[in-house]
Amino acid sequence: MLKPEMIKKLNEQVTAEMYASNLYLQMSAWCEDQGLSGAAAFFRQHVPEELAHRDKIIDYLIECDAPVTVGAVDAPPTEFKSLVEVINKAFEHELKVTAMIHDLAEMALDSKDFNTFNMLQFFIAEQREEEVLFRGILDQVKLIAFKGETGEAMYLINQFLQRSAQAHPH
Ligand code: OFO
Repeated sequence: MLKPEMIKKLNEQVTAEMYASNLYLQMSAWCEDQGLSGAAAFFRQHVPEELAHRDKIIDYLIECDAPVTVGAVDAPPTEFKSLVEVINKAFEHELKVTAMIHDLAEMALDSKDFNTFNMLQFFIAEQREEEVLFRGILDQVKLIAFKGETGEAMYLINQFLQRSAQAHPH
């Protein structure tokens, strides 16, 4: 039996995963609009992945016979100054989600809710993977001194993201 506070927080996480999916969809559309098809493919790939995260939590709530309440999802930003800003915002967002998952894990442990803690292991590992991925991209950005976003630098990062999308099909 899940505690009411845990049910509330898990439902909030459902909404957060939907927001993440919409954020990446919007980022992908922005990249597409800039002619950055590799970056667009990379972000588009994250859209169903985030929805799978949503479904994993919903399935767990259902398994626990706990109510699912799908909350309103805020609209993601539509304007970005540059591709670097998009990548930075994606990384910041993943850090935020990691903090949310860690809070949930802490709450589960504190209340001896070991089933939820066990379910959350997937998310803890997933967030670590996501952080490594985005940190790696930011390292590449630094490596080619991607500050002024010259056409050449943008082309290289776009290609790098394209390869990354092809290397990690989900
Ligand atoms: Fe990007 O991992 Fe879920 O939110």
